[in-house]
Amino acid sequence: PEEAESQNLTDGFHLIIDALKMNGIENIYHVPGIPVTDLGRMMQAEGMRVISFRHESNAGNAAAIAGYLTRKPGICLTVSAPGFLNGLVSLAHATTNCWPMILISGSSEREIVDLQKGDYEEMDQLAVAKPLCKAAYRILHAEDIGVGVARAIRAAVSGRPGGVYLDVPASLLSQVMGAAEGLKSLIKVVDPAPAHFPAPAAIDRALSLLKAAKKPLIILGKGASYAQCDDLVRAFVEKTGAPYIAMSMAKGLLPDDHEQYAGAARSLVLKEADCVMLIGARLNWLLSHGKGKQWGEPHTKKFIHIDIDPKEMDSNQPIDAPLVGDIESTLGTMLEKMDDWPVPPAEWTGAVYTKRAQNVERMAPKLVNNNVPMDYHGALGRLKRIFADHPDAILVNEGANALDFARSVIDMSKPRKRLDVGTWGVMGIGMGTAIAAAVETGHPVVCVEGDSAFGFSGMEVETICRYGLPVCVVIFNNSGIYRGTDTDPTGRDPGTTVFVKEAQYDMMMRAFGGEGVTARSPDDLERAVRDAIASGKPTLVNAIIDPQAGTESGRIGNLNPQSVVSKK
Ligand code: OXT
Ligand code: ADP
Ligand code: MG
Repeated sequence: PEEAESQNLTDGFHLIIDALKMNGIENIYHVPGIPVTDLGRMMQAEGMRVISFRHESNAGNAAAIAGYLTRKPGICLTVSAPGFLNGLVSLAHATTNCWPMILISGSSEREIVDLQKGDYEEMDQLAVAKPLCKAAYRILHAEDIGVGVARAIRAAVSGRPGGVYLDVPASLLSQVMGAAEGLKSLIKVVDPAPAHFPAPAAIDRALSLLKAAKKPLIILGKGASYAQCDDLVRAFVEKTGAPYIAMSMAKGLLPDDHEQYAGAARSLVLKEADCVMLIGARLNWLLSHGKGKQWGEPHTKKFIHIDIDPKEMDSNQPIDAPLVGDIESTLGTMLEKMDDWPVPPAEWTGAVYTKRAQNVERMAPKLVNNNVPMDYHGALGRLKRIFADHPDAILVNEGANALDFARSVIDMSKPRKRLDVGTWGVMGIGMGTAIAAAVETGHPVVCVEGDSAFGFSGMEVETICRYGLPVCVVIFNNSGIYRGTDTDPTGRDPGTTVFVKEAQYDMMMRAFGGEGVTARSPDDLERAVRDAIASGKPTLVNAIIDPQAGTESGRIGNLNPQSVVSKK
């Protein structure tokens, strides 16, 4: 009789699992421990893919990028206070990047936390999470799990996507209720990210501005690649005939060899354009806030801006034609009204494409050397070829020089294949991002990592080996942050930005059963990476780069404050 009774019962553990599965969530990025160890085990037993990490920051970065890749919230599951705090950085990162993610953390009992009686890992996690995410909820009763999960999903993916915190006290998990009643309490979220059309007048306003432009420019951002309406974006861009540039993670949304791509004439188009249309890109620091020397004469440009968030308009520059809506609905409506669309003046497009050709020609010879020690261009020239041969491979990229050079050298030919440091320029996204990219897509992943950047998440090479993921980590090892040349002026310690010279990172991968290779020349590097992609085996290529080759902070050295009293 006891068994029969238990068959008619469910509990908090199972209701959470059922609620997630009912909403199409299959993958969990996790670090086990009290009080969620059994939850992770049960998720696995119920057929979910549970990827168990070594640090919550990396599990969280995996969940964040899973959200970007799939438009479903990526789920990170952690223990209380310290595990929660470790996961919080990536929750804030997801929110900053407008990616849907849910951080589910176990927590201590309210009665003890609220009176600060000193529980195991006591912390008022909900209060701490609130300012760092889009929404935060706590579930106290098993019968509310359906509502709690539904609200978390909707908050994460609707409107401007973002991170959501879901607080799960330990006692919730073991609460029991009738199985039938439990099932009825769950919610399958209908239309979680509803379409949002701008008003017809807003569309007409934008179209007449764009049509009148003599020097139109389109800027595609990662909101446009997130929207997953790739054909529509392409049709729109082609219909306008305007040159376009792609922000870092929007590279490949249209293939980088597209005839309208002006990425290699970036300075020229930003300076000269008379009408700039932003599609899923914010006019933030990455675009110099739409002003300054880079943008040419002040007040000479019209701005058209598509964004799902009305508050984004006028954030830095007056937006002449705001289009508040989702990109798919907005571009679809615009295209219907663009039958007789004029070709932009040849004077403009001609100047842009001439500049592009000059810049490409200037870079080309740098990409074909076989120098030892390697420089960034010699090494990246080989990776460029490899990506051309493997258009489905995903590039994960972090570092300073390793990031900036890879962005301009390696062409992407398909959408959402370039995953990087995002809006905050976060070092440490690498291994979590690579793991989720492999898990969510099944495609080969090649990471181009500065040696400093790698250090922030390097322990997860064990995770990569344990799950046998097709990830090849290439470390651009210049023995330091930006360069490997700093010294301590007092002569006491190593300089603050240098590491152990030519550290043998390849041995880390071998420690866990993967392949580890040292590459000293571009030839070595090319061979090792091609082998790794062909074998699908976890591989780490320690690419030794000239410690002198990089520059301070890569392309953003201008952001460093300068001391007037002490000279470098
Ligand atoms: O038109 P012009 O003439 O201007 O030329 C442009 C293009 O037209 C041209 N171009 C081309 N030419 C020819 N052919 C082709 N195909 C082509 N394509 C383009 O090239 C130029 C440049 O083009 P680009 O790149 O498009 O344009 P630009 O001007 O660079 O764009 C501006 C930006 C701002 C959009 C762009 O630069 C950008 O996206 N930047 C992102 C920068 C970023 O986020 N950096 C990461 C952070 S740096 C720093 O904070 C670091 N930290 C501190 C730290 C961080 N971040 N996080 C945490 C948790 N803790 C600490 C640390 C520790 S970096 C770092 C580690 C660094 O050391 P590593 O060892 O990891 O790395 P190494 O440096 O390698 O040692
Ligand atoms: P990038 O760094 O590539 O310039 P940002 O992260 O700054 O891109 O901007 C992305 C923008 O896209 C955000 O302002 C976000 O609100 C918006 N966005 C995300 N998804 C959509 C969508 N489906 N439709 C419209 N706007 C979107
Ligand atoms: Mg370095």
